[in-house]
Amino acid sequence: MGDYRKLWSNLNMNLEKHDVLCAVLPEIYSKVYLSQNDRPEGMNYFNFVVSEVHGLRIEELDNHKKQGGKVIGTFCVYVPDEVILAAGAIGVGLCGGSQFWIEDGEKVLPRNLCPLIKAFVGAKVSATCPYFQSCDMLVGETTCDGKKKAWEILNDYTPVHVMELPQMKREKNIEDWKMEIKEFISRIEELTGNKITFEKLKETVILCNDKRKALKRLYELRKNIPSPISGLDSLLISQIAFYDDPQRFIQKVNELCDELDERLKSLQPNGKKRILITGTPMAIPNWKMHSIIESLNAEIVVEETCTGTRYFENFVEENANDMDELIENIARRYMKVNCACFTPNAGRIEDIIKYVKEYKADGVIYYNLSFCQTYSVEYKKVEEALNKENIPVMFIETDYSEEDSGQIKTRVEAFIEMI
Ligand code: BJ8
Repeated sequence: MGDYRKLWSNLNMNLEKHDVLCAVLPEIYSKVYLSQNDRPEGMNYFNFVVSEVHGLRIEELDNHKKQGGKVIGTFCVYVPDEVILAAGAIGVGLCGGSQFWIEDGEKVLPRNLCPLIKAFVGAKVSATCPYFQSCDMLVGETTCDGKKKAWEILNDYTPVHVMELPQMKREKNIEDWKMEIKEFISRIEELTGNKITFEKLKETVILCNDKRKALKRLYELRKNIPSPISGLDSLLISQIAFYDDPQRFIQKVNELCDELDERLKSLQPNGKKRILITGTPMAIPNWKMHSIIESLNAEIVVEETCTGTRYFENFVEENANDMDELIENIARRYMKVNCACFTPNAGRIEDIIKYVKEYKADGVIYYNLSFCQTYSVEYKKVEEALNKENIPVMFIETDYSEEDSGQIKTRVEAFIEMI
């Protein structure tokens, strides 16, 4: 990585502490990722992006800001990127997936809270994440209680705009969400000084749909037996989707898919068990479950998570006659995401069963971040439905630490042998 110390110091980062973070990441990455056999050539781009995660992309954000552009941080796949991009701003996903930030998060938050929240708050309070430091505004949303209250703390550091996400999916809730998107548009226009026109919004609707299509193409390829790409590599691509330049990302994913198309011609069955992962998101660099599962005789072929199908399934209807209709189309697409913070949330169960069939999964691993209540409570309904379909399922609740890795490995090993 180049020398970015001046850039980081201009972002008011805690350089000493950040050095510690920079020292651990390459080691983990090489152990988890570079040790995989026979990776597609197209993964070189994504390796490069990771190696420059706090470098080149931050420089791009910096150049954008120097030209008067704004950077907006988000934490949830319900926040419409289309709006941010239409105002000429750059959106970056800020969910934290590193154990490194937990200690600082726990200085201002209770310990018995979801690690994802502790990590992103820790990243901000410790001033060790250059993405956070680059943001002119953060966008929160009313999903789970922990996140909802965390915005109040983050607002002391960077202005937070909170979108009120309904928790049910009736027509009146969709209408409410549409109003929230309209308010969001006004707030973004005010921040950027740029008017979001119908033409601009239509352009970014198409751009975001193209990004979804590229990811969908990648996931379609994983339906093959065997999959031409590991679950680990696919997860990395999904994680990078949250902060890379969208145009470049689309191009690189499509190039990789062209290579995978070729690969399919020479792939031989590998006898590995095919696993569907469902549950809470895996923010970068949380590769814990994938690396454990794929170190065994198994491959992860699909993730029904927000760092998986929930991020790219369903397109925004591009045909609209005016701004109001286009916003309505955006609202309807986002309200199709099936997060456990909704009640009821039967759509998620239908999705899981559909994906098990489509991806020919042998079993389901339900991944729950510790203290995430909505997902852990929802497990009962998911388990019942999968039992009815004779689909094997196991529940794993864990955080970002490595302490329970051995124990999880033993449990997963037994599960894989059984299915
Ligand atoms: S749409 S999953 S990105 S809220 S932070 S709910 S893990 S306790 S992240 Fe999420 Fe949006 Fe839903 Fe997806 Fe649980 Fe943790 Fe809350 Fe979480």
